[in-house]
Parts: sequence; C-alpha cells; structure tokens
Amino acid sequence: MKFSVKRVAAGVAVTAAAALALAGCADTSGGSAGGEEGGSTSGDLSVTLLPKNLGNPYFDASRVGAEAASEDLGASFEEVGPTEATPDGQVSYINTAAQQQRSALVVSANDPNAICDALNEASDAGVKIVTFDSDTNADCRDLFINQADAAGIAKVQGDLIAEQIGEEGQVAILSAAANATNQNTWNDAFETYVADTYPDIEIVDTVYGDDDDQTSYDRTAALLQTYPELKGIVSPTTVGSAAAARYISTSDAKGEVAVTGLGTPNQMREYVEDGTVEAFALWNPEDLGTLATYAAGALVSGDITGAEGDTFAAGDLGEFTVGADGVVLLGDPFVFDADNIGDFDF
Ligand code: RAM
Repeated sequence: MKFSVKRVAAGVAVTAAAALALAGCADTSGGSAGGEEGGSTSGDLSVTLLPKNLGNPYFDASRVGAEAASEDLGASFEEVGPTEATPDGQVSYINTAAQQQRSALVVSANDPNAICDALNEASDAGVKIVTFDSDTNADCRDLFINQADAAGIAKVQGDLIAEQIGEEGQVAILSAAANATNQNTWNDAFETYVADTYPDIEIVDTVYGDDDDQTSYDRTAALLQTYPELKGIVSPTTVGSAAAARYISTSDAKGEVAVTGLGTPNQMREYVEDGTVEAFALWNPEDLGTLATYAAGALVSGDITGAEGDTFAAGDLGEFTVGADGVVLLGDPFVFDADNIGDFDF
C-alpha cells in the first residue's frame, strides 16, 4: 500500500473538489484535452468519473487521483454523479457519457445489475468501462479496479472487532446501500470469517445507512436501542463509520460499544482522539482513482484489452497486471490507530 508523503499531501486539494461537489456543481470543464505530456495515450482521451455519490470525502479523494492521472495522460476530465447513492441516479450520467462519446467511464456501482443496460449501451457506443471500488457484473465492464480482496477486508475488520471486544459478544453491521456490490461482498466474507474464526461473536443484524450521514446516524441509534447487549458495530463504509462514531462519542455507549470498520483518517480522527474508536482500516482512495484512470487510459489507447495477464503502467504507483475476470488489485488494507493517524491527511 502506498501512502507516500506526496500522495497524502495531495489530499489537501480535496477541499476544492468537495466544495464543488457539495454545491452540486461538478466540474465539467473538461480539463486539459489533447495534451500528450507523460502518457502513452494517443488520440483524444476523455475520462468521466462517476462515483456512487457526490459529497463523500472518500470519493473526493479518488477524484484527486483520477484528475491527476488524467492530466498526466493528457486527458480531459470531468466528475459527475448523483447526490444520493442510488443506481437510478447513476443511469442518466452513463447515458450522457455515451451521447457525448467520452472515451472512458470510471464508475463505482450502486448495484451490480441495475446500471448494466446503460453501461452496455455506452460500451456499444465506444466508451471503455472501468469500474472501481464497487463492481458491476463482469460482463458489463472492461475492467474492475479492486481496492483489496474481500477476504483481506473481512479479516482486517474481523480481527479489529474481535480484539476490541475480547472475542465475544453481539456485533452488528452498519452497511451502505442495500444493493452496493462491494458492501454485500465484504459483508458475506466478514460473516464467514467471523463464524470460522471467532465462534463466540454473534452477528445479530445488518442495517443500511445508504452512505448517507443522517440515515447512518439514525441506524446507529436504533441498533443500540434494539440490542442493549451490543458490544460492537462494524461499518464497512466510510460514511457509516464516521456517523456511528459520532453518535457513540456523545452517548452512554461510549467505552461500552466498539466502532470499527472502514473509514478515512480525516473523518475518524476526532473519534480516535476522544477514545470512541480504537482502530479502523482502509486503503488509499486517491490511489484507487489514480489506478482506475491509468487503466482507462491503457484501454482507450489500445495498450491493453483487459485480458488476464495484460500489464500497464500507473504513474508513481508502478506497473499492474490484469488478473482473472478483468480485475486489477490495488493492494492490502491498512490499519489506522492513535499511533499513526497523525501521519495521514485524507
Ligand atoms: C464508502 C463507500 C465506498 C466504500 C468505502 C469504504 O465511502 O461505500 O464504496 O468503498 O465507504
């Protein structure tokens, strides 16, 4: 996992992107089209980034990486997306990318099937489809840029919660949208890992905060009411982890109910510092945006077709190889705690 100082520092630029996203006006200016500096891309490369939703700091960080990689490739760049993390909200943006004949669409899917028709039409119109973060069915895209494998994410979350609650007691999952491909894959793997490894931990419920702060906060309150014996909440979404920690930090459950899962250091910092959260995990979402964009560039230029064994260069991240089913793996999750959180800024 690469958390170089340069990359971490680049997270500062997130502020501008976040401001645009929160104002509901994604940048559609098109960046530096047609340049040739530093990339192997020939012809016009135009990259459209379509996250699950706008206004999520996780995807704002991915945007920083995607935009920088686009610039390096001489591509025009835009980010578009819905304010709510729904598949319906994504379809119109996919259709527009097809109509505008963008050369590549880099998308985190809110549903594995529901956006497939639109993606297939875009693909027929010549748009290369790269999923990142949350995949579709494999036949609806050219490549999936996977942040970490599901077994690795299950293990890191399982070991974190087990350590924090003494390997026994009731645990609930606070997930994102009910149809989010990544979340459901990780939750299945988590349940299997915990059942196999920690037989005294009982997963009592999975609830969905829809990657919406208020909904996630309300779901946390409801979990604590429904399960008075609850020992921990595992949230495999950065939105959910931050909302759960915020709720617990000012409730009687502080110090009684552990919160862990996947979070960004900037969103979790105050809850680590106030003792609500002991440790959590993530990869670098900026690197994920970078890698996805270089992969898109390699597809558009014809350097790769997305076949297993294809290799491509991803700037400072180095060289990557396409694995089975068109999947490219970024790396392993990383654990953040009070000792290291001060080193990160994203
Ligand atoms: C949220 C989103 C995203 C997920 C991260 C961990 O920002 O649900 O898809 O990968 O959390």
